[in-house]
Amino acid sequence: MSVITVKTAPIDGQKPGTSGLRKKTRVFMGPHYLENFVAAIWSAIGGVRGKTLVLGGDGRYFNDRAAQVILRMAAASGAKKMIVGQGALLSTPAASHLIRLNKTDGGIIMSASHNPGGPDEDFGVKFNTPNGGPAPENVTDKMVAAAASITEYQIMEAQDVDLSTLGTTTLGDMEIEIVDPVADYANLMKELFDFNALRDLFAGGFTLRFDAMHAITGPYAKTILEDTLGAAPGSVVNATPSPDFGGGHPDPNPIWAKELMDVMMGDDAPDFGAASDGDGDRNMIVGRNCYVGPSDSLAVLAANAHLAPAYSDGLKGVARSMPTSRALDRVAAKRGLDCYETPTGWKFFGNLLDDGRITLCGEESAGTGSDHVREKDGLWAVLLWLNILAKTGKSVQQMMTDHWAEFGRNFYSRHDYESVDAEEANAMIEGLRAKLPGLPGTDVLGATVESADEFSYDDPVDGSRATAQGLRVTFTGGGRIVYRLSGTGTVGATLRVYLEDVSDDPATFTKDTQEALKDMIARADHLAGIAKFTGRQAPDVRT
Ligand code: VG1
Ligand code: CO
Repeated sequence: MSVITVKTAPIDGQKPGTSGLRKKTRVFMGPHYLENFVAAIWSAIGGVRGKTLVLGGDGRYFNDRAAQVILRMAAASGAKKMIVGQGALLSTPAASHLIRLNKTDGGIIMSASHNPGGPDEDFGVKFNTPNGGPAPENVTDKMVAAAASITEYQIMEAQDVDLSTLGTTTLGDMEIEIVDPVADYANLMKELFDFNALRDLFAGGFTLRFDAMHAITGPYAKTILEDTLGAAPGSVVNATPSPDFGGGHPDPNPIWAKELMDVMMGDDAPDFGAASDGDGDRNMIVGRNCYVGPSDSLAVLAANAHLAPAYSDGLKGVARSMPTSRALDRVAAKRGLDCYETPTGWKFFGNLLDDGRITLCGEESAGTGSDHVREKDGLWAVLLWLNILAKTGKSVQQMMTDHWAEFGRNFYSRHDYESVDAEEANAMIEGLRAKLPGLPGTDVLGATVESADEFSYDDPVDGSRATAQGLRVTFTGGGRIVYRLSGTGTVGATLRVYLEDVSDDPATFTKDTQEALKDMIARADHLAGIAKFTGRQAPDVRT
């Protein structure tokens, strides 16, 4: 085995977005592409020599090949040890946990999360820091700089490492420990939740359908829900991870998880339904005949988390990403909790969690988590919901009805316009940005603008500032529209329009969300000219 130095040159576009570097798989498979970026990671963390890292991914196409390349590069550059999930598999929250549990110098997660997988779909690479969380911008900025000036990288010439067998092996001088991807994560969940109450729940006939969407959560959900807690065999469906996620789109929302939605809205619906995304950090919660919007789910979890052992002393504070509905703020206000508003992306929660300012946080995109790891965690959210249902004896529907009765209802929906022309999308945002200062006080189709600005975030812990994080327009009475461009897509631009309106009138609480937001939807187009710029009459996805 020998270390070789490969001459290379910078490749355009190696800039991490909302969550790591995501590109078409074939781009990642292109000459030097993955290698350049991995070398840029080493450079951004001050070299990998003597360090221990965690490595795993969501099992999508190229996951296995990429793992071998990363191991050979780590060995060539003097890494001390790599802790790898068996088969190079790890869910994102499990990877975060392993980084923290083993006090490593960080980890690499191979995933494009909710993006589809396959040779013609997407791949991604993300670096997490020693706290277990996604690298903050000061680290990703260094990756960008290193990738833009790279001239060579080191890689070891060696045969593939057998990652299928648990135990310890070596590559050159580097130790490789192959671990069960599920075991440590399952132990953590046992510490957080009342597993006896959950076992009793299932023993009492409670039924569940968990759709793993052919992605990484299957083995985790089967072990925990079926084998440990006693959910009926077969409760976890689409449980075997496949490189192309069964040809599907592993995004847990009513559109992509339609199969689950149909079951949950049908005559023989189980008590509880859930789905998760490609890398297992997101969740969708559905009751019998009752879809729970992610922003509402976050609010319900915040209001009831104390029913689970890990949170029985109450929460230190909570946080949500800016576009997430303000249902959480209502809970925080009533319970006297600090509530932080951060830019989109989990990396912005890290400092708040590390500093002990918050215990629980979440995003409208179906990511919820707590200080148990530094990533959002799909299965954790499912278990917290189940723990709450077990303790209250309520159905999902009853939980929602009671929640709205106590806190009021924030109607909320996100409209996505996918793969639109990037120039047109940017022109729309620029046009709206220019209009913002003149909007306060004006009338937009019958509602008065209260404020209009572009969101910037000053991190209260380290003082760093993130700018250009979305345009927001709020209306007197509590309505709000947010516009931003996605940072996870790989083709053209995806415009996200986040719509919210509030009601304290119980008579309206069961209204259909899109119907309740009809006026806001019209205002969103009126203000920004969505149809004009995108050429679309309707969004591709409404969640
Ligand atoms: C999307 C979501 C964001 C989430 C991010 C990564 O980002 O909106 O809330 O944190 O994906 O999630 P964007 O920039 O496309 O809106 V995952 O589960 O795809 O790592
Ligand atoms: Co994800």
